[in-house]
Amino acid sequence: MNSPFDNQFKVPLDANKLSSLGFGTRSERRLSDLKNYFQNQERAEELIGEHDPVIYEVWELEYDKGGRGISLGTTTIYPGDVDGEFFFTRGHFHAKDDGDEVYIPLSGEGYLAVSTREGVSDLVALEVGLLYYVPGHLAHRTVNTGDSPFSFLCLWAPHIDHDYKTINESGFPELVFRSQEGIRVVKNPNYGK
Ligand code: S6P
Ligand code: ZN
Repeated sequence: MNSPFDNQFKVPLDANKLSSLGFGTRSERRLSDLKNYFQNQERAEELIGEHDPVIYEVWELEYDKGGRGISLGTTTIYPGDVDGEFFFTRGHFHAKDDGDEVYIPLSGEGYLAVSTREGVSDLVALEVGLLYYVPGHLAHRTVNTGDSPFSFLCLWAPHIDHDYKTINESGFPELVFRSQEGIRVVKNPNYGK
């Protein structure tokens, strides 16, 4: 197996294979790590008490900040919801506006929610086979709207600082719920509060 420090390696575009290469770091987020992100806090507490589900897993190869290279990571969001609100990633801003990022869906079904700091937002369906360029000034969160794991690959410059505090405090302007028609997007009544 090649070492990432050779600065030359090839990996399959498959979340499971990427994360099992033997380098990079793996982490998982359970509902207890995200409980104040979901709309129905009471239901979130109940589910945490029952089995505290894993919401998503991340495998990352992050280069030193200020160094060379391109950081990359795969995320797999498991299918599920909290009182209808689909499982999602925490979401974050990149602290610097020049911190652009590339998203490449690998499998499953999901959406990318983006927002400016002023709360101008958009929701984009992510299609396997397409590449999505996310400008650095937009907060981004992904949502699994399907019944199977939703995986994607991200590429970003090492100098990016991830700002989680802003979204943790303000939330995202739009929320995505399960409905009979598929999905239902609602305005977040607590946004910015
Ligand atoms: C990193 C990139 C992704 C996320 C991952 C988890 O810039 O946007 O790799 O880190 O999808 O989401 P979050 O919001 O918990 O970092
Ligand atoms: Zn990011």
